[in-house]
Amino acid sequence: MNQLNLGTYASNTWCPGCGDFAILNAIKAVLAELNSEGHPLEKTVLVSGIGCHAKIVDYINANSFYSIHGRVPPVAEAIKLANPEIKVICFAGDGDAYGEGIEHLIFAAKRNIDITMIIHNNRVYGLTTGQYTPTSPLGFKGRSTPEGTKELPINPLELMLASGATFLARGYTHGIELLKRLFKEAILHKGFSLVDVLQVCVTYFNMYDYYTSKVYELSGHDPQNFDAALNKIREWDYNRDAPIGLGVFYKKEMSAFEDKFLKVSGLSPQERETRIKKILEESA
Ligand SMILES: Cc1ncc(C[n+]2csc(CCOP(=O)(O)OP(=O)(O)O)c2C)c(N)n1
Ligand code: SF4
Ligand SMILES: [Mg+2]
Repeated sequence: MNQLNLGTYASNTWCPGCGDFAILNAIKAVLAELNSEGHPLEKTVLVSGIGCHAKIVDYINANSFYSIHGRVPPVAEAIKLANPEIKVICFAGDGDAYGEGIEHLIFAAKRNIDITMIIHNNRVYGLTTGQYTPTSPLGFKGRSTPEGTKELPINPLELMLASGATFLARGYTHGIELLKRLFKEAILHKGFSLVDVLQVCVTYFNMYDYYTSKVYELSGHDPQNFDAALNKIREWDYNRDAPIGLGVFYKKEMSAFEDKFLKVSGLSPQERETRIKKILEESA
């Protein structure tokens, strides 16, 4: 039995029924499991953005860094580069990661740095009381769009695939066993991993009934096939009424950004040049 005490004394201020509870319970279970399997909690750092999701780090007794809106990836990347032995697990909102900080997310994926992004995608700005985000569907009525949005949402998994992410998955807060599996696989993946979690905001965008009627778990899908991943990712575009796949869409083994730095340090200029050429060839 695991003796870790991951709980804290912070009072929880999430709304009753919020999907964030499922993410909290799933990640606590995964951290305990990883700790007992040789990935000690002391060598893990949690990073969060700003929003309802971000409070998750207040509710877990582990090393953490509460960053600012949209800036989770650069903070996480700095931690990883400073000490590559550390597992860096990030929590960000859809407004945070796909809106305010989208450029950081794209570049973190592009360089394939070994961090895990868990996106609490409730498709609304929760903490600021219900404005639309890049993944809100067309016509979404919120505080800033009382007559409905006039623009289509982005498909974040498609964007991440195009940017170079090497692990992409989707979970749902009404399925904690799958969430645990996806979180663990993403954390153990060497390289940039992202799990887009359909996290229901019961107060500003309650999609429980809709999602429950649409989700299914991927089976027979080959996550190592880029074209198959793209097709599966496009099956649902965060707007159209279509089946919503859950599971691992894409997974590719590739050298991670931080390893390239480690391998070139301490070499002579000649050795460094040879090494850099080899890295560029490997990355092509
Ligand atoms: C740079 C910056 N812009 C705007 C804000 C105001 N702000 C705080 S939380 C938030 C919305 C968060 O939405 P999301 O990232 O989707 O997280 P959620 O609350 O839904 O979990 C905004 C706009 C801020 N804190 N910093
Ligand atoms: S506003 Fe929405 S996302 Fe925020 S705690 Fe309440 S239910 Fe959760
Ligand atoms: Mg949100």
